[in-house]
Amino acid sequence: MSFGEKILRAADRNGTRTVLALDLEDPDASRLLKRSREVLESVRGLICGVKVNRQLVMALGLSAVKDSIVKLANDFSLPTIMDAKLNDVGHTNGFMARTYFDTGFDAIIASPIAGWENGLDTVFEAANSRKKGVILLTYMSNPGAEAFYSLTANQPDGHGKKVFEILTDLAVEWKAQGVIVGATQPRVISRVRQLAGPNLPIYSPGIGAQGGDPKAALEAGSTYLIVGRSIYNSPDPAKAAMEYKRPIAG
Ligand code: 3DU
Repeated sequence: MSFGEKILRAADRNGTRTVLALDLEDPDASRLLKRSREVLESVRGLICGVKVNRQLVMALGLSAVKDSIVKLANDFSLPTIMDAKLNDVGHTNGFMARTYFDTGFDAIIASPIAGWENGLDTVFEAANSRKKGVILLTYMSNPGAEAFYSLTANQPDGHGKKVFEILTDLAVEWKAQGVIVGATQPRVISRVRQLAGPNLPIYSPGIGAQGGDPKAALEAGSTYLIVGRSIYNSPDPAKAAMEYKRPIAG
């Protein structure tokens, strides 16, 4: 089953569009692992995927992440996404993508700014040969993102296009399995949805802790919400994850 089918199946099964960003921090590795597992177990039926970032990989090491978090997510039939934000030359990107995929991750996040040739070509090769997914950063959720992602760039035909519009077109051309567009910019989500058509999944981080509104993001065209601190820092993560189910329940 492809990454796209896996996440859709989990979303339908659990009635939610929430991807948990499991970014807990703790200088004590065994406590970090225990707490991360507890959060994942408590929300397992309330999410449709798990996104891991450097907080876990750097603190625990890749093999511990594989044997604990990736395995646990697999046991719960939840796909895993490695938020590597790849943005290097081809051989380095390719090495990272193959390593993360062979660790068990179902998808990886990369930056299209690296370009195709000797940039992300190796990442897509690694993904396509393993039926894994590549999700491309198209508009970050932080306030500073606007300065670059909303810039207008002149095209060869003399027309101007915003950077995020160019990146959306690239995601379609390269057959990415999704794009990341911050939930803090519903108007950008609508524009990306308009350009990409109905089938390209839009993943929106920046919900809650960064100020993004889940309902506004979904109404603008987001497919999945990425939520971290508002769930794992809550005294009751399951209750918090339940709240993010509501926007799709109507
Ligand atoms: O703000 P939260 O705690 O809900 O975490 C959001 C996650 O999504 C976090 O892992 C961050 O690295 C990731 N992310 C963004 O927040 C914004 C982006 O534009 C891309 C990824």
